[in-house]
Amino acid sequence: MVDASPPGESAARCGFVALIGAPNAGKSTLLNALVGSKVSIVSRKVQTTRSPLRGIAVEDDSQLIFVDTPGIFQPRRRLDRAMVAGAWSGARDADIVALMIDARKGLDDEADAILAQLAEVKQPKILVLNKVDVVERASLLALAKNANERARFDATFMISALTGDGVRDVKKWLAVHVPPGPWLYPADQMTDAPLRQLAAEITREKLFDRLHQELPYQSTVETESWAERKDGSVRIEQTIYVERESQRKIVLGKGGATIKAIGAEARKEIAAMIEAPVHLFLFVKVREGWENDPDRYRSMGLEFPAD
Ligand SMILES: Nc1nc2c(ncn2[C@@H]2O[C@H](COP(=O)(O)OP(=O)(O)OP(=O)(O)O)[C@@H](O)[C@H]2O)c(=O)[nH]1
Ligand SMILES: [Mg+2]
Repeated sequence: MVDASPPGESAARCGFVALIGAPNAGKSTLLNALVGSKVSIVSRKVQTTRSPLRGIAVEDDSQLIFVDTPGIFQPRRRLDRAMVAGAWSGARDADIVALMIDARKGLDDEADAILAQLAEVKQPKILVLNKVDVVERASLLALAKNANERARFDATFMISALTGDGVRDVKKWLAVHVPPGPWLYPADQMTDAPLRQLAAEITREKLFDRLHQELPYQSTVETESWAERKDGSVRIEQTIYVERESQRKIVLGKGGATIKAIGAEARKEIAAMIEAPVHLFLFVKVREGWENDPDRYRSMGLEFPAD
């Protein structure tokens, strides 16, 4: 819970801040650190975040609405194109754009390509060098200098989204730079995503944790039903969609052991999120060619690319 109430109209500020960057830069980890609660899933795998998701935080008189975007990379497949387009549209709609760079990787081709495109983004921009917990200070300064020569940033931060080091400074800066205006969400709201979607994302995270090598990242999870019962518990049914029968077998595991473990982990986290006991039922289905099905993109909050 955030201990805050909206300030009087004259003092209030409110704005959208898009977090953009290459896959795995740590955008979702930062979003969670800024919000103070896990609203976006994180994994070692690249391309974890699929569609822009909002996390909401309050700092002094400002409400900051962070938009976690999918990583930006050279898109090939249709889902990739939809994800990258989603990331840039998140940036265009924001009041402030925060570019996150994995300081361990530095200015590689991916970061370079984003910097080039960022020059066309008109809004105020900040540079966030992440993962300082695993990099030498000297290389950080050189990286900050190089990046600032390619795009005009209004401020540069060096942080560790993982340990929380420097995160407060980012929040403080944003709080005074978002435009004046009334808050758009209640003071204690942390995300705009519906619980059904958050619950599906939690299961997807557990799936990735366990099978990150075996499964292609296209596998997806949908919450099919959500029923509150008289005793206060919630019965949730979810389907894990994979592309091939062989993948279905992997998700099930020997004697159903893998899906059971995924279900147990997801159930625990969903129950903690909604603060109620959860009965979670997981199904695994093969859905061939969903990459070409516009409905699936809509259900993920993405536009379906035309070609
Ligand atoms: N050492 C270290 N690791 C971090 C830090 N921030 C994030 N990570 C790790 O980097 C990995 C990727 O983090 P995510 O937050 O999922 O990255 P992302 O930018 O949202 O990735 P996509 O959604 O795939 O674009 C995870 O294993 C995180 O634990 C940090 O400050 N230090
Ligand atoms: Mg992410």
